[in-house]
Amino acid sequence: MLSKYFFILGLFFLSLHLSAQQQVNIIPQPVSFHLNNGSFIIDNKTSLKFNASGKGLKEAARFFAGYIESVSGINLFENAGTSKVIELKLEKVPGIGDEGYLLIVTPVSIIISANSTAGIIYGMQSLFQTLPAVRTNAALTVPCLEIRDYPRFKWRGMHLDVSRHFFSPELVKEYIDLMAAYKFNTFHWHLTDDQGWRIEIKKYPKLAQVGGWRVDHTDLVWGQRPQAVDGEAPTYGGYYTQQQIKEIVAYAALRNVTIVPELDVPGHSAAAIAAYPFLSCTQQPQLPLTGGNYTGMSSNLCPGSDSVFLFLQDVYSEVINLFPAQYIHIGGDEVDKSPWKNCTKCQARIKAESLKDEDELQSYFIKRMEKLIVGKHRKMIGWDEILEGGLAPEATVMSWRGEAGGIAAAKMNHDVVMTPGNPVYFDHYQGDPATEPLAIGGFNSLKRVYEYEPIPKELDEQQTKFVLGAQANLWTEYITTAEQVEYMVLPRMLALAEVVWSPKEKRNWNGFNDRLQTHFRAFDQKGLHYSKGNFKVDIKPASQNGLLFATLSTEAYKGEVYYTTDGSQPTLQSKKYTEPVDINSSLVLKAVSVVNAKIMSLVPAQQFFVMHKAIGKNVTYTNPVSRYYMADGPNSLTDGIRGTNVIGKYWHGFSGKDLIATIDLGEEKNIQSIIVGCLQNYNDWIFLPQSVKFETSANGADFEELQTVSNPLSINEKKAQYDFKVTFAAKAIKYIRVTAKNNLCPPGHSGEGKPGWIFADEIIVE
Ligand code: TNX
Repeated sequence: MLSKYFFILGLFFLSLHLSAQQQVNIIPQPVSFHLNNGSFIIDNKTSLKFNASGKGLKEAARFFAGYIESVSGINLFENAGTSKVIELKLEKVPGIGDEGYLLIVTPVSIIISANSTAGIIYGMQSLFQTLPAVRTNAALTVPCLEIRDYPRFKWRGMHLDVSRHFFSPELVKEYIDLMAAYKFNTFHWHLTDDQGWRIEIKKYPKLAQVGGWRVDHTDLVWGQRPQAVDGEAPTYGGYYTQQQIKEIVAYAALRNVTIVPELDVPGHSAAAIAAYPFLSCTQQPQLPLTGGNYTGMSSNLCPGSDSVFLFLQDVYSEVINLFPAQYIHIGGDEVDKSPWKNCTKCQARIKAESLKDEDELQSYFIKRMEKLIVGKHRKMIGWDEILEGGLAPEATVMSWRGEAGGIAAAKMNHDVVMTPGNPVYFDHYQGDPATEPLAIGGFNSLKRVYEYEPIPKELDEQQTKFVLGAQANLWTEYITTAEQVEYMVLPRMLALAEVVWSPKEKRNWNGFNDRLQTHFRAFDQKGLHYSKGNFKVDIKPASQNGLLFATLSTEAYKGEVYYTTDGSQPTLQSKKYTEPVDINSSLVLKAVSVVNAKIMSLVPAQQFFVMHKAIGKNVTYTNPVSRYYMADGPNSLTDGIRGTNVIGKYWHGFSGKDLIATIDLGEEKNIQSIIVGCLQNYNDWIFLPQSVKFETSANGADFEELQTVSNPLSINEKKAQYDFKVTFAAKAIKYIRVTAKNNLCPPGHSGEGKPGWIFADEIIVE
């Protein structure tokens, strides 16, 4: 009896101890971490000790004391000479590199030691995560622990586009604070683009004064904004003065954050051209762009013009003087080279320099930029387009269009930074687009970010050394407020922090989610906006030998899935998902995520299944399916799974050509209707076919037309799904051929006159 009592008491103390442990939930996960018994209490008897001759240590100590004071009111500097110490120690610590640290907490001391101030700062950041997030009168209790920690990658980046929308110096500092808290060390500051020039340049004041202001159309979404007209007042914008920039650079340096400035050239330069029209090929005056409407605007600099290079020499000199970073980003992305084709100066340059074409002209431009930057003892970095026409000799490549550019550059022994759109563009959706604030598109959920691996399989051991690290980019066409900036990066930047800092083998999705809960509480206390997660159930349908089933999963922390197959809205009384669902008739499957007996998905995920006579049958195509839109394989049109309103998922895409599909039913079957389901998504150049012709054949060679069905909907319809259908008196059929006629983009469309896409799924044969 007594022993049972002690056992229960033991459990009680064990759980007390565990709950103390749970308070330490460091992100990114340290290399090694041990929690010991006891704690150190930071109070009015605690002093701060450091070696004042250590480089930058005094500033770091002040930063540390400032933080402690902000959460407790305790001024460590007033407590000199007391018995309990916090010590910042610069000393030789083997095996932890430049940015690593040791943090040892005992009941009488807290010691952070490192080889450099950077490491000391990271030790502090880990310590801060054990403390309250906001001002408190409670005791500052730090559990006894030992941490030995250092980063996996040396480029741990976050990017912010301040051109598409201008953000105040305060927001920029807040962004840097968040970066520092999660041990990012590189802030890529995208300072110029077509829609705004955001940095004061003394020699060319109009860059900021004219290029920094545009007519305000923030009430309309990016792509729908009209261009400015003469006489309208440019009231939206702003720029950073050189004084503000210096302050921000120093603010970042104190947190071991280096700012890599980007002035995007030779494309994305419409704002500069608005200020100084001599920079473009046409030299025509223009007003700053208000959004995504480029009609009639110049956005390229003219690489045929010597005055353009003189201008760049001056501008970059000022920039390099302001930013001590080793790297200077020159952009280089998305240059529409067609204006260069019609420019006499550009053509003369091509001739004089014996260049093959406009790609080589871009490469010539970038190489001159590199000379300029290297001449000032810095390194040049640019987006992966700088590979086109030949890479500059020492360039570092930022791979954004997937990883291909990064892989190519690493194979050429060039350094690379991985920032692939999928999954580290944080302007993309992080949850179900149906319930998220409007974003530019895409889908990069927390889990996808967490599972990102910056070292591509294609690289061998030698080549992987060229991968400096990874970075997330925050483009701001659809992000107009500081709150929205917070929301888009939180919590995804915590996932990325763990990708770029923690050892690969320490990454653990469930453990990360456990630790994340503490950080959510801190965000709540600080009033930071953040996404609560992706609650969209992932429905993975599969078909095998004519049988259909579906697996369901949710990313939600401690989430379960409930579903229906009768078309009704899933509730807590619906079926709980435990094993793959057999689909044995045509139906719609709807599913929701449930956490703590609460339905979290505002809109259920749904998937249509159709049972019909062609399921699993072979389809051949006269024109090839686009390799980008293969859906789930060659027989996707007869797999019983219908395309949803999400592009790419289960749709077969055909670019520029007709969809001509022939189905071999294997034997004669009694058929009375055929349907081809198609999608229209105007903004993505996807149009319903002009018409669909239905034919049948007994031998697969001679076809007989049943009927041609025209598209009843307007080509200007923004979004639509339509079933082209033919019904007839039942007859025995072996081969079916459908021909869907492709459209050109209609007048007024951004691709006017160019071939559109056909998206089809499924061909239903009954
Ligand atoms: C592509 S990433 C761009 C940006 C856009 C972004 C939107 C890159 C080098 N160029 O100009 O803002 O997509 O996601």
